[in-house]
Amino acid sequence: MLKSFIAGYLTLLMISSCNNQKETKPDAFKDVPNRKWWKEAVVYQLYPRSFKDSNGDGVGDLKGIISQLDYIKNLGVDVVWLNPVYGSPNDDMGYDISDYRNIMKEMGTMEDFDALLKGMHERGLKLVMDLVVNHSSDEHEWFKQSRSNRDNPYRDYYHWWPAEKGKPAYRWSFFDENADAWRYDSLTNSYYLHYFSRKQPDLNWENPKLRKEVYDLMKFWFDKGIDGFRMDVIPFISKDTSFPELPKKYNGNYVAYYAKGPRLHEYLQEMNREVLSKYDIMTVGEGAGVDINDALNLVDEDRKELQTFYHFDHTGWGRRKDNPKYPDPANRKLPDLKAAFSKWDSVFAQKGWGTVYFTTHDQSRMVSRFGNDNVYRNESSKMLYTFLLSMRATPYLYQGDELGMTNIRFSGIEDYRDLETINYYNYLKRTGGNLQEFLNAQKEVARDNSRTPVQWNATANAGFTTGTPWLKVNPNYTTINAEAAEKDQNSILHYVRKMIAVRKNNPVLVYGKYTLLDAANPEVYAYTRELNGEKVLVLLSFSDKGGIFTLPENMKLGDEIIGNNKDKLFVNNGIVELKPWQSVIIKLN
Ligand code: ISL
Ligand code: CA
Repeated sequence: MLKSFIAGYLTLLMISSCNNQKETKPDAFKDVPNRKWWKEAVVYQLYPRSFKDSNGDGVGDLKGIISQLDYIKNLGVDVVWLNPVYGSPNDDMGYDISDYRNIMKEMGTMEDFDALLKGMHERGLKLVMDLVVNHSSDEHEWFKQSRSNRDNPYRDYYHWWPAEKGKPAYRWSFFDENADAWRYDSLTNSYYLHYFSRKQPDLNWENPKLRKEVYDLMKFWFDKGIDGFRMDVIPFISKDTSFPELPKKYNGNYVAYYAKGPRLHEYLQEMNREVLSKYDIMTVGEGAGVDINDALNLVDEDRKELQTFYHFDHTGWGRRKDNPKYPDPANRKLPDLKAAFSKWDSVFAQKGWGTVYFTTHDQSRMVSRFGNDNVYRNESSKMLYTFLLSMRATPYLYQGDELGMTNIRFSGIEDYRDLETINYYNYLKRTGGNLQEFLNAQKEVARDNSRTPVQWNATANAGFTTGTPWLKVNPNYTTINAEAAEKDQNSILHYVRKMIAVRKNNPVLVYGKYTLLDAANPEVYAYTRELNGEKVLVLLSFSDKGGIFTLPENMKLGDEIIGNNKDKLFVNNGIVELKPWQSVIIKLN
């Protein structure tokens, strides 16, 4: 036993720790054909309400972002995706837009916006805005007109169902307290459609006038110089306007049904022709309800629709299959997670392009959900970034994850601000559901977990605001904050910068072919990336126990490109023993 241990130790591969990767080599990508800036970009998602407050009203704003542009630039990211900052009564925190060509009062003014865009462009950062055109706010002028009279010229900007035809066939609503997407409006004795909250009526894309309005507002922002749009629930824009009962083939799956409208591709091709093709911009569609069979059609270059979109497959991981509002620890098997990401890699293996992310403003915190936010917060965060930044897809990094921010886990309903949580709570209350079980589940699942203010330093309210924050700051800000991370060379923040630089210096990590290894391994996620004869191995432990990986025959390890562990990688007779949450990228000879 001791003998073999010593022998193993002697064959231990000594791998030098990573070189300074900070400077991007200008010619690293010169042999790569078919390059696109949006394939090579690293995107930082910025939720402005919670980023930085400049005037003490407790709400993050544009001036706050401007004050932190160097922080963003220093991460090494290329693009910022900014969640909605348009005029809005904030029923759904900006996803209910009442004025598409203005800035929300709480966020600042159009002058602030222009200054933000200028400040970003001066630093070589691109700005992607959120386009929310499946629905508007019910406080938008179009809807005010539309609901006022059946003969109003804006009537057909929305979907109406006259009550004399009887009740329309049931449609499920994401956010309505009654879970019903048709809402009766006595003003004209009609029902209107809202897939989301009742304050988010769905726009009627059948109407060419509405489509033109959308294209015009897109041009308005492109002409200002923005660099792209992230398109909110874009697969939902086309509806079967006869509104039949949900067809049996969907087996109750409304989200999949909503994403399969008959004219979706026609609309996107028109949008591309009228607007997108005229600018050098990027587009990313939120792919809710899109399955692997439909996906390529949205982003196949030859079809001229969108460029990329993001899937939701891994967001069901660790959640109950029948109701993803509830966690299910039994559904946290690493092979399933690998299968989801590998499947989506294969969809775009020949054409099209994907994205990869863990947290968004709709998902809970990365390290709390996919890592260990307690003893291994540092290691597991770094491991998860190693994954995001070594996949063949455009990575989206969510604000605060680079600091290792964690779920806040509110205990009472009074702390929540998100309508999804509040309305479902009210729904359960009304229907006699189990409120405590729901509150426990929300500690892991609630969207507000990722929306708490960014933790800048250890002063009051984490330096986010001098006033009262609109959503409570996570009390762990006294230790988890940007200032502390900056001072600690071993911090997640420093690692993220290094890992972004690694991606930028290694085209194989962007464009290389992805091959999953050892699919059934319950603790280690292993894959290779391969481009023009260059090959690297990525090993990721997704476990408190570390993990064992057996090197395939003939695989020869070369230099380590980056690792999250100070110690050398332990390799003994072709067996790699990973420490808890260890990650490493190694060249293959
Ligand atoms: O489809 C889902 C899960 O499969 C939903 O979580 C869906 O992604 C989400 O509800 C849609 O998200 C987007 O549109 C909403 C808004 O509340 C979200 O913040 C936004 O990202 C309505 O505009
Ligand atoms: Ca403010």
